[in-house]
Amino acid sequence: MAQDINWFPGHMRKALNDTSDKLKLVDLVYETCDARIPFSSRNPELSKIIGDKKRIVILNKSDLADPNETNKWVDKLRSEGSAAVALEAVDKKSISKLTDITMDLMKETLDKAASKGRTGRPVRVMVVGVPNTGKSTLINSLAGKKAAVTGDRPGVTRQPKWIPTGGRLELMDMPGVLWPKLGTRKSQVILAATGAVKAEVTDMVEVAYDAANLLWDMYPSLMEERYGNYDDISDPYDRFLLMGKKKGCIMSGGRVDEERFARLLIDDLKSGRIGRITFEKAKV
Ligand SMILES: Nc1nc2c(ncn2[C@@H]2O[C@H](COP(=O)(O)OP(=O)(O)OP(=O)(O)O)[C@@H](O)[C@H]2O)c(=O)[nH]1
Ligand SMILES: [Mg+2]
Repeated sequence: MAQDINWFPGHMRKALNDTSDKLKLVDLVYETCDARIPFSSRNPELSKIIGDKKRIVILNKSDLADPNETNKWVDKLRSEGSAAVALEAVDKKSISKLTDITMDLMKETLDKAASKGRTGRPVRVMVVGVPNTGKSTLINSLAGKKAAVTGDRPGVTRQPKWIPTGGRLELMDMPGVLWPKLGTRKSQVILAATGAVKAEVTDMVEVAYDAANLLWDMYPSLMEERYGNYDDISDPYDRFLLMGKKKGCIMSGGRVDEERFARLLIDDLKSGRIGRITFEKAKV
């Protein structure tokens, strides 16, 4: 990318401050990340704020991620001492794993409260993470109703909001937050390609081009199946243009419509049409 992506609007700074203020109100934190980018979608500023508070790292959108890599990531996080679980926030069945881990982590606290006569005490959870990783979707699945606003773009939740589930959990939906410097160029590209960064602040063509090149290296068969075979093309930019042509993204005059193809590729990533992919491998 020619220029660094810098998307840190005022509401994100405020949300970080809110996280710090409201942390004392909760028993534990769910930190969602995107299972396709388990390293780059974890916000170091948030981690600092959460500190030693009990936390469960949730690798969400695991339906879109490479299952072998997801398993490795969960193992790695657990071996480092973090409670971690892979989920599809949209799928109620996968959610029960999270409730089990939550109750396990809370057992001692709840037993202590019960011994003092406080039974049925609610477990208060703050749900944090980078934008568009499925925090509000997860809350709705846990609550069994559409109580939080969701959307397929980043920056949907703007204010902290308490949502009771009707069961043992009370959840606080938080706005997704990034941080001022989004790490390496690869981190920036994959955060943008997976939808954590608003499309308007990125160069979509550069993001799609870089993401496509990463995927050709990591998942050549999936890419070939979706976009065609380019074994005889040595230049990645020529390959990108030919992919666009094959997908019918042509302007009048016959030139490839790079922007249209970039949008198509990013949309393919969002819907999983390329297949299950993980941009970052767990180093175990
Ligand atoms: N494929 C897939 N999509 C998901 C999953 N969870 C959430 N989504 C989609 O991801 C998009 C973002 O979901 P939200 O719940 O609004 O994300 P959020 O983390 O609350 O986003 P912000 O409020 O903007 O920070 C929506 O289009 C959801 O349908 C999942 O497990 N799998
Ligand atoms: Mg939200």
